[in-house]
Amino acid sequence: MGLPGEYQRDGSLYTLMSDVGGCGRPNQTMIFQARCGPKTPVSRDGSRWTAGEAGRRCVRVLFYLVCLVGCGTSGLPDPSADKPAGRPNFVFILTDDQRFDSLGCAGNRLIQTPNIDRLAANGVRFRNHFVTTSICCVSRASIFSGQYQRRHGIGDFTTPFTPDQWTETYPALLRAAGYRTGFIGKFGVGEAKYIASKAADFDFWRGLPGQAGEWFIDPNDPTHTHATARFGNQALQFLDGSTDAQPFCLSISFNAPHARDSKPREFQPDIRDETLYVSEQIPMPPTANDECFRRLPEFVRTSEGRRRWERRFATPEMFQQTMRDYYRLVTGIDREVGRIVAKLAQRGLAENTVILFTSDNGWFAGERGLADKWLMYEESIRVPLVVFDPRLRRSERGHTVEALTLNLDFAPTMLELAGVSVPSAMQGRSLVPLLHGSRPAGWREHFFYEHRYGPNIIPPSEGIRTERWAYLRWFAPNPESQELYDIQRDPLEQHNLAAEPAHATQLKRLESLLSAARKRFSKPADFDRRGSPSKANAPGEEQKN
Ligand SMILES: [Ca+2]
Repeated sequence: MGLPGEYQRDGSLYTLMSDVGGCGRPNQTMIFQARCGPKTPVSRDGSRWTAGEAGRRCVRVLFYLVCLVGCGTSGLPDPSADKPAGRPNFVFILTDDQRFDSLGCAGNRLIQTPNIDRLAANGVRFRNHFVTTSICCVSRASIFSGQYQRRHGIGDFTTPFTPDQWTETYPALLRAAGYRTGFIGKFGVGEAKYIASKAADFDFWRGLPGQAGEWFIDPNDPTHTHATARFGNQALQFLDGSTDAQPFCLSISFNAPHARDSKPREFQPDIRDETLYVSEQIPMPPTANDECFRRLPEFVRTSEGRRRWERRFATPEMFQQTMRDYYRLVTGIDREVGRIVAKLAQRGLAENTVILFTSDNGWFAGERGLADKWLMYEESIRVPLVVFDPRLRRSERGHTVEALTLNLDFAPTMLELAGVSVPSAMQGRSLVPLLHGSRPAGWREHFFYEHRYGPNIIPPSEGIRTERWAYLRWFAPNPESQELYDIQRDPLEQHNLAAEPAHATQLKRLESLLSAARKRFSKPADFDRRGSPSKANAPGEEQKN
């Protein structure tokens, strides 16, 4: 599994080097990656500093600046313009199974995502954004409700929100506050009949059950329209029906780049993107090898992640085919992001519309001989997050946030921006201060992770992730065991320190945090899945851990 020297350190992981940005960072300290890869000089955020590279980056950044400031072709509003004082609109863009580093702005020099990169260059990118449970249904329920699984109680693909629970989700609260709401694409919570009933809970409904359609391109569709483009068309339709007389919140949930499992081509791209990346050799991850696979517990080596690896990554040729298609699907999403931005400008809505771009869970690209998600390893739980708020001052734009942020945080964020009270049952915290470049006192220094779906094929796990440590605990039906990784020194999580006496104190501290979190985030005694607030679980409780 040779590495062409392309993988570089990006915070806590190694990612592909970026072609985007960089010439404004000439004083960053050079560091060297420590393990599982070539000793290549990199900057703290993953950019390599050679004279040629720096020159190319400067040219690219100048090009972007000219586009953004001068010609205005990006469709993004001018930060020096007067800003509207009314409540902002929202376009919440959720992708499916998109890993954190599959964006140009996140340090990937191969993938083409110019529109999302522009949002990041003019907005805020969150480098340490995570999901609290890495699976579609649970994560989406957490995004809607701002709650952990053990509070919202949705742990599978059939359990719906109760009517009372729904009233305390961000779409319901914004609609009650006068927003025009829309939903497009994969809903992801509850079975088909329940999802169909959600049409009554939105002003514009194009939501779909399951994986949002059987195919990416329906073989019976003579237009060969890709699902991603179809959802984009629907977004434009929603925006054509919006005016500045009423604020709106559009949630668009692309099913890409999630596999169409069992289809002949599981990651089928838009036909317009078929020629992308054909000549690229996408580097295999440093841990995509038998040695790393053999270090996994036996119950992980025989789990669903390995079975799907056999369909996606079992040979170098399969890896290239899967990753090229995966990248094509992401580029297809980026095209729709560009169309949405352009439509906002055309409709005169760009100055007052906040765009949030993220994914419901991460994805193993063959790391450790695994595919897909679920497990509490970095590639599975870490996801992209870009927030573009056109009302930010120029000095607040283009920065990255290091703080730990979660899928629980979106609902409180949009509610605060809309001036709507955040229900006390929500367990996330508003990102608004971070958007403005300040980390509030008491911001979380760790978070709790849980995954319990499908225990017979996906090993259940829970744990604590701090800014430095990852503590993972496996439990029944598998033998209980623990893993401990020093993310700073071992970003690929290859050296389990749980049994080492030198780390016994750290292990004990994390065990204690896990025990406390397990109780704190559970449903209180008076909580019956109706979203009732409880004195035992006060607002903002999560930040205290
Ligand atoms: Ca997903």
